[in-house]
Order: sequence, then structure tokens, then C-alpha cells
Amino acid sequence: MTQAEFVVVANRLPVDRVPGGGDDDWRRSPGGLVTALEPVMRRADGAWVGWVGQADHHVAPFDFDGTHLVPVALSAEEVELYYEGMSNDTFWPLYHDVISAPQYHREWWDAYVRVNRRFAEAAADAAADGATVWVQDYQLQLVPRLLRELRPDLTIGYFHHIPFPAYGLYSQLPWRKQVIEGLLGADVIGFQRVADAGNFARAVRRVLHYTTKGSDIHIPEEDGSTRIAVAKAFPISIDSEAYVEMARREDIQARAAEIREGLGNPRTILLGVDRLDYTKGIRHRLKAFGELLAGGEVDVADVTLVQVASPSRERVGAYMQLRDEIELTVARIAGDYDTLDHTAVRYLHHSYPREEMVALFLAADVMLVTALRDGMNLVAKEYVATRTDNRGVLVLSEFAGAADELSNAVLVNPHDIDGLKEAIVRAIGMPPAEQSRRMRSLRRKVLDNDVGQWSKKFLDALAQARKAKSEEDAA
Ligand code: GDG
Repeated sequence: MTQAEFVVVANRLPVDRVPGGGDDDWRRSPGGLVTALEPVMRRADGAWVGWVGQADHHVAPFDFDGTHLVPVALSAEEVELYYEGMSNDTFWPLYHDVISAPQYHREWWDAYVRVNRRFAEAAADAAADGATVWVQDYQLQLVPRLLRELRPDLTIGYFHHIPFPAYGLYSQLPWRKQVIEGLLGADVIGFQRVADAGNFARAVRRVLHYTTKGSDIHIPEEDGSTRIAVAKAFPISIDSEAYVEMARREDIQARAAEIREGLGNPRTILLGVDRLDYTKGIRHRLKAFGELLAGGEVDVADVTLVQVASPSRERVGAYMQLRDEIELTVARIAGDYDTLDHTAVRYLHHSYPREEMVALFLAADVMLVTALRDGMNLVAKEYVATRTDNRGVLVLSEFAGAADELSNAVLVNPHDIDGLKEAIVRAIGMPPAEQSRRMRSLRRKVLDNDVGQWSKKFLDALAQARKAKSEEDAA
């Protein structure tokens, strides 16, 4: 097998099977990470190790659009234990401040270790001598260390897309030591926010008693030497230019007008776009909106809330329950406030093509991002990028990583329902001059710091780690 100088390891491969297509029919999956890494993959003749997304599918490595893809197979049982269980029902809720109670099952953990080892072995096989490997996200926290053990010649990076919690919560994890050791196998460990990197450093000090200094973590090696790993923030972003281009397309602008028309041309359209996930604060948003209708601060003849909740993790119990709760609330609001001519809330449990999402962003006067906890939240950045006329208001939770950069949004604490109601009313009534002043500043942030910058900064940090390592080896 040919070996690559640059290898990405992620839970999923960057392709999806074409529905109804043959076994060899693949298409590129939508998503920022894939777009961000595409140029790097091409330049470096890179390889990507990941799962194909279907249980019990054994697919041989293949080339797609200039990238060598290395599929990792998972059995149906492993999908249940490693992915739906340990990843999505233990790490996900624990790392999002236990909004839903994390489940701790030893069987899930065993499967997680086994699957992480399989990914590490696949990456070790795919990487050329002295190559750079970039591991992605919380499903693969043990891979950095396992990979370093197999291949000490590699330079290893890891990026954590979700929050890293405060130690008081992290310490619940029965396998807290193994996970920290797993992550410390990397030379550079990237987080969304400075606070996440700080929480991680504290966990390292508390669990392993290692010394940390700024972003440097001093790791004592068996031979008595000290290795330095860097843990710091690299806030992720979007392909901003691609969103600007879509927002300028006439067909998409026409579609936005059609969407407004279809909703009866209300004076104000509020929009929420989220995976249907308990971290996103959809219930809090609906509660605030329902109360505004009940109190008469908002009239159904003037304001409509469009809520896209794309289907997600539908086999995990907490998600089934959340869906029931949201749908009950939506039906109550609609029943209480809809008229024959006006809809209070248009709820859409679907996924849409990217163009349609952009048309929705263009149609919306106010974007509501009320996450209770969110690594970054790309939707906030996407909305901002599409507002080429500098109009529109972003209401943004301070608990989303995006709030660190987008401080000119209307920031809210979604737990404070009165505060959230005030923010919505303020956004609806915001004078155009203020909208424009805020939006200009938000857009500058998103256009200057796009996903290309993000991957460049991370890879530069890795290159520096690699240089330090080769100097040390030479000394
Ligand atoms: C994780 C972290 C972090 C949603 N519905 C549709 C659709 N989307 C797109 C959005 C956006 C993406 O999915 C969601 O990104 P988020 O950042 O909002 O959230 P997570 O999925 O939870 O992602 C998060 C991210 O990783 C990156 O590091 O920001 O904090 O949780 O791009 O537009 N896209 C289309 N149809 C839909 O129906 N086409």
C-alpha cells in the first residue's frame, strides 16, 4: 500500500454513499471539515482514515478526488457500543456540562478502546515515515497515544470539536486517566475556546500531576526526558467565501423571497437551524417565543419563527425524548396562536441542501442561536457570512464557542428566559443603523478568520512541533 505524508483520522470518511447507487458510488459529504482539508489533502497527496457510516460494511481502500480513503469497518454491535453508546451517550453529554445525564457502561468503554485501537492501526499503516497525522474529535481520544506507541516517528495533532468540561464534571468519568493519557499522545491538542484548553490543562494537573506552563504540558517520558505537548485554542470556522458567493446568487435570493412569500410575508422572520440535539437550547427558544406570544409582546400577524431541526442520533433515547418534547411544545404554540392566515412557528424536521439553508438565512431577519453548550456553532458564522447587505440580527448564546469571537452579536444566557425574551424583542425592533454597525463587525471576524485560516494555524503549530522534534533527535 502507498503511504501518505499527511493523514487525517476521523470517525467518518469525507464521503457518503450515493442513495440508490452501486457499491462504488460515493459523493463528497457536505461539511466544513471536508472543505477545509480538501486543499491540504490534495497538496500533500493525503490519506483519510474513517468509517463509511454503515455497520458491517467492509470496503477496500480507494481513491476519491485526489484523496486516498482508508475505510475502517464497524460491526452493528460496535456502532451501538462505541458510537451511539460511549461517544454519543457518555462523552457527548458529559462534555456538554451534563445537560443530559451521561451513562457510564464498562461494555461501552471496552468497545471504545477496541475501536480506537483499530483506527490507530489503520492510521499507522497509512502513514509514511515521519508523516503528520491529524486526529479529529471525541470519538477518537485514545488514538493519539495508541498511534504514538505504534509509530514514534510521526507528528500527531488532535482537534477537539466539542467543549472540554470543568474538572468538577470531567472527574465523573471512570476512565478519566486513560482519556487524558490518550490525548497527551498528540504533539498539539487543539480546542475551540481558551477556556476548553484551560479545563484540559487543569485535568492534566489534577489527574496526572504533570506541570503545565501556558499552553505547554510537560510530559515525563520513561527514559527520564521530558516531552512537551501544546494544548491551545484554534477556533474553527467556515468556508466564508463560499457562503458569500451563494448569498449573491440570484436564484438563491429569489428562493429567499419565495420563502418569505410562502410564510405570508410577515414583518419579521425568526430562524433557528440546529441538529435536533439537547445541547442546542431549542426548548428554551420555544419557551421564550411562546411566552412572548402569550404576553402580547409579539403578534402572530407580524412574527413567524422558522425552526429547522435536522434529524440526529435517532436511536439514542435522550434524542427520542427530546423530539417528543419539542414536538409537543410546537403543537401547543401552533394550536394556541396560529390563525388561518398566519403561522406562529413553522417546524421542519428535515435536512436541506446547502443552497436552501442559505436561502433561509437570507429570508431571516433574526437568527436565534441559543445553545446551552456548544463547541463553536457554525450556524452562527454561516448566517453572518450570508448577510452581505449588513442587515439582520444574530442572537447568540454566550455558551457557544462562537461568542468569544462574535461579541457584537446580541449575547444571551438561554437559561434566563426573561433575558432571552428581552433579547428577542430587542432584535425584532433593532434600528437598521445598529443592525448594520453590529453586522459589519461580525462579518469582518468571519471573513478574516475562515476555515482555511483555522487549518493553516493548526498545521503551522504541528509543523513547529515537528521541527522541534527533529532538532531534538539530531542533538
Ligand atoms: C460540532 C460541534 C462545532 C444543519 N442542518 C442542516 C445543515 N446543517 C449544518 C449547519 C452547520 C452544521 O450542519 C452544524 O454545525 P454546528 O457547528 O452548528 O454543530 P454540530 O453539528 O454540533 O458540530 C460544534 C462543530 O462540530 C465544528 O467544529 O462548531 O460546536 O458540536 O454547518 O449549516 N446543513 C444542511 N442541511 C441541514 O438541514 N445542508
